[in-house]
Amino acid sequence: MTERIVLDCDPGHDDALAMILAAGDPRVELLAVTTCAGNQTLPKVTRNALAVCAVAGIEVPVAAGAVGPLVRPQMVAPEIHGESGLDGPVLPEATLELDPRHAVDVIIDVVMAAEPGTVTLVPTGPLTNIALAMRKEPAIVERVKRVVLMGGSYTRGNKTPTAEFNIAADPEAASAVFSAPWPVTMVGLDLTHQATADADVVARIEAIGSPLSSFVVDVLEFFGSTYREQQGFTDGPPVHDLCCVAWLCDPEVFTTQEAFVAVELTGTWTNGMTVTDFAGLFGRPNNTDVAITLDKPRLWDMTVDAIASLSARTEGAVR
Ligand code: PIR
Ligand code: CA
Repeated sequence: MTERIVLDCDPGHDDALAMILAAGDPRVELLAVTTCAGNQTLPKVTRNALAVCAVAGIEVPVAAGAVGPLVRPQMVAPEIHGESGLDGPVLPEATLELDPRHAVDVIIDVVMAAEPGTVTLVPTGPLTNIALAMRKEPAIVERVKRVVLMGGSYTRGNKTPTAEFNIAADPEAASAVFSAPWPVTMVGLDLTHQATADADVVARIEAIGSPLSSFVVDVLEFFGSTYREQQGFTDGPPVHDLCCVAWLCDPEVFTTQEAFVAVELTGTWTNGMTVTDFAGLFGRPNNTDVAITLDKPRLWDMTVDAIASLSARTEGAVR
């Protein structure tokens, strides 16, 4: 059985890898790509999504969504992703036309048109579009199979000491998503910092020798350089968003543990923190499966395979 997914993203180097795995792995069916302001402004991340579709031969609806968070001022991450949001590779011209619908409507249309319990939402940016879709069509909450989101953490932050960027960027939206009665998997920094694209991985991708593989190498090299300079990483960069799609391809790629997760909205220093209660100390029912330990070889094997398979598929078109 293939997992049918909508990828809601803000590409973004690691979002680009998530798109590529979603399109290239036979265990996942990518139904649509929607974009949300996050790593960069909405026009920039939408342009980047279309560029990734062009280089990877992805042909699904791509729709632009929220221009900014529900409540707070906008936050972008040029120090990590560059001015374009996807600095490093040469970005090809779009080959697809943007879907005329708003991302929120694409999410609703896909979920409501499918059999109940068959569509998984995979948000890899701020949760603005998902929260807006819930409010516009509340029936999606019981129809969606699961929400597998990159965001949060239980040990640390990257935007602040306690908050991860995607949650910090729109904590009110994140709070709505965690508190809704649908199954949520939180793929946070504790997991994704294990998912580094080290030199051996980059070499395996380079060896594929296609236009797509050199694009991915350029993506990982730029991301690696900012992670070395800005975040003090000594090996490769952590390819956060890829991990969500990888788990839908193969649930053995990481372990999970249930917890009650709440998003801090009124902290003095802790806004956007995903307070994670594994031990039931709040006495609240668990609402989240929290990603814990990564099988790193499994992650990179499937990612290399997906790039190779998309490269073979697009060969005719590119050469
Ligand atoms: C990564 C991101 C934002 C800021 C930093 N410092 C690093 C983006 C990634 O695309 C990922 O989805 C998430 N936000 C990790 O925090
Ligand atoms: Ca992202």
